[in-house]
Amino acid sequence: MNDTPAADRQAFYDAIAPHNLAPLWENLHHLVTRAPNSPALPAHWDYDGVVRPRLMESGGLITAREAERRVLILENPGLRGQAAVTRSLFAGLQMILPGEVAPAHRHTQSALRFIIEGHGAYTAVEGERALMEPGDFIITPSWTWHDHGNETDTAMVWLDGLDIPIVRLFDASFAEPANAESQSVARPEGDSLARFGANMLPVDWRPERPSSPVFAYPYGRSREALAAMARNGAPDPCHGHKLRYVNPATGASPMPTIGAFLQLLPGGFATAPYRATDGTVFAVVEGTGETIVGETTFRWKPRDIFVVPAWHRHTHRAAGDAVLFSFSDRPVQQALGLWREDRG
Ligand code: 1HN
Repeated sequence: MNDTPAADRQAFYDAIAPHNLAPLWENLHHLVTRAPNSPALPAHWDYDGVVRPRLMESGGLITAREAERRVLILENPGLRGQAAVTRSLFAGLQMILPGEVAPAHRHTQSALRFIIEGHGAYTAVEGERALMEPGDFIITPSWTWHDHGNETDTAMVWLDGLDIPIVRLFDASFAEPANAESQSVARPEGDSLARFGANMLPVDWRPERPSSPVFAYPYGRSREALAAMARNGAPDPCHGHKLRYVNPATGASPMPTIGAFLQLLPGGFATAPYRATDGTVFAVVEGTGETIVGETTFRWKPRDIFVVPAWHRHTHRAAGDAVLFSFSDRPVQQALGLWREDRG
């Protein structure tokens, strides 16, 4: 039994603070929790009703060139001011208008693009252009040159997912602009998919990077795979029919820090309760439905985005057949031996 007055303890803390010392015992239980206790909150962005009109409005306020990247950050309401949708990941919606260029640069942060609307603007990665169509998944691995351009007559919008908070944690951010605004085209469109995306690899190829040599994963192929899975087998109780995007050379995630997934929920199907330690951002591609996260219910429709924070039990219910894209930090947690899930 120790009945040291609180004021004496505080006097001790105050005395040691100038020496850069602090008592662990005042913080221990906040540092080492019995279970994940994320400050991130579940959140839902209504694309057509709220986000799209504001994105279009931003198009009149600033050019893509001046902004460098015209992106509205999807700010988690539990993480205000941190440019974070979960504690480890950034999400934003980027728009590029007809005739605009988002100039070439590279950085150590890895990025994914998931195309929301528009047809045929390009993103160029290491000299290869990919034309963007809704549902396509495109990666910009760490330290690869990338620029975007819109030579079509309509706006192009995509979801950006980056590992900004992870790189910030490690204080490992480097970035540089390119000499030219747009990269010169070094390889024709579809070249990387032809070489690396046919369940074959160039015979003497050795990877230069830990990320996938395929930059663009077109929606049509992924959607067909899901349709065949749904025809040929029963859905997983927690996930429906779910595939993960891979680096075809290794079977690992396309980039080391971000995992990405596409799932088909059959019409009328409700998933069993599920939670995992990777907080996850979902983008609705097709269909309507609802997701219940704890006490919160999100009713979603195509192009909406929502986030389920780490270790939040949730269920999805699809009205008609629905397709959800999602991304998370799962490969990082798995590499570190931290990832856990809880089915049911
Ligand atoms: C970035 O470079 C892009 O290249 C998009 O399109 C979003 C968010 C934060 C920092 C850099 C891009 C970004 C970003």
